[in-house]
Amino acid sequence: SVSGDADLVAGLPARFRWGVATSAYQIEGAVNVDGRTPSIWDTYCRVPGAIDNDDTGDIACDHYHRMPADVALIKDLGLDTYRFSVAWPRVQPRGKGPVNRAGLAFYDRLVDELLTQGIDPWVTLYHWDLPQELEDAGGWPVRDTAYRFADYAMLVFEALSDRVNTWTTLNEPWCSAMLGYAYGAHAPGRREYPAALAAVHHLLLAHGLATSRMREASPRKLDIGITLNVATAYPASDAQPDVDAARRADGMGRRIYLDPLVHGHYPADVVADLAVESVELPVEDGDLEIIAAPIDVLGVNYYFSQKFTGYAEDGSTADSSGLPVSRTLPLNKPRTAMDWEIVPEGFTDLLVGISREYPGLPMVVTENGSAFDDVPDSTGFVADADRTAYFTSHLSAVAEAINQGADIRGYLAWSLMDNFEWAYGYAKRFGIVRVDYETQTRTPKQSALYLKNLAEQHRNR
Ligand code: GBH
Repeated sequence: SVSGDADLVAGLPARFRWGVATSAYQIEGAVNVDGRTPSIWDTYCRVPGAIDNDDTGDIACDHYHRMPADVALIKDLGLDTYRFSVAWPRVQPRGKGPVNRAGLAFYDRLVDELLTQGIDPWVTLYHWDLPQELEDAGGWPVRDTAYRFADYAMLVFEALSDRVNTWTTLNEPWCSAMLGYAYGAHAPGRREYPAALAAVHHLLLAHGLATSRMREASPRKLDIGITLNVATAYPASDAQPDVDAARRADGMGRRIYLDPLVHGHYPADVVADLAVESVELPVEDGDLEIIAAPIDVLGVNYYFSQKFTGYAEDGSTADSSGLPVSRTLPLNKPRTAMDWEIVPEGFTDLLVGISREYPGLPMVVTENGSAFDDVPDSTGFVADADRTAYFTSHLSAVAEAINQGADIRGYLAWSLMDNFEWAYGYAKRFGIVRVDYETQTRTPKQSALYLKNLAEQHRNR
């Protein structure tokens, strides 16, 4: 409603970014073009059954060849920020060694196009597409990969930092480490639990190394940070096993990243939990100082929250190997097409919690959005009332967090357009713009027009 929108934008600070996000492998296609080599996702997509419908990112949204039109789309939506990621195997095909000028040139053109259209470019250096050659050398569980990342970061930084002010080192290291190396749900599809924890530490080290090198190399003040996928872990009850299960989920999902980044140490309870499993993070002298290099902005990606119990269905609190039980229970909320529950209050609790536990850390919502089963009309238009309602409730949750004292400087919707949704392929659509994959036609959905209008109301309030 009009008054609802007015109330919403009134609850946001005067200076507030409005934007959209994407990532390289999910939209670019052109995987063999201009010297790009395979990443772990090109390889993983060839594993039969790994991806729904055996989809791949070979073509995706063909953004590599349609970039100027896609930038024009962002401009038409009146959004001021575009967060995109750089594909490491385009810029440095072997994961080490010299820069590939032809690959880097794409991002050079993209940044120039954005600036021409008055859109602020926000670069994410790593959104999951590790060069395959580095995975063949061991991937993120190997310490050397952190140093390789910092070198790669500097190649991009040297090329773009004259025009790009805002930098994210990593997108969602939890996903890279746990989905990639523990659960085998993302590339490279490994299920090696201690190795996954080494990946956690080496990703954080990679972030810290890159952050301090970029800072040292920059003659002017830039905003540098990291983006985490975080959520609120609610205990199912006040009973100790439930409280403990929620604490452990929060420890492994949120505090294992934020504590070293902000406070320079891993959380003691997480370290103790890992010791029970005879697992240790491979911390070397000086690592934690590197990881705690000051950041200017924390990127928060939020989709949903969960409730945790420490009781198995039969009531026991330990599994067959004697480890504490942890499982999720439904919050009994409506769900998106991903089967994720819609929990906007979990967003408020998350943002307020971070602002209290880690004071002085400005945040930007670098991703928030939802997949629904879109039904286009004959013109390709989608009247996505469900996705629009998701945006309303989650933006209201952000405004409420700000009201409760959280320092939140912007909101980037996931995603500019429908794209390759990782293990779900093209079956799941998160875009505010519909993509017809037969014709590559883009059609803004109702939710895009809604965000356009909201950003405009905010500008004019
Ligand atoms: C983001 O990941 C990605 O950055 C983006 O590329 C992606 O397209 C978008 O979200 C939509 O998925 O059930 O154990 O996996 C979000 C990944 C998904 C991580 C939900 C946490 C819940 C725990 N998040 N997941 S699990």
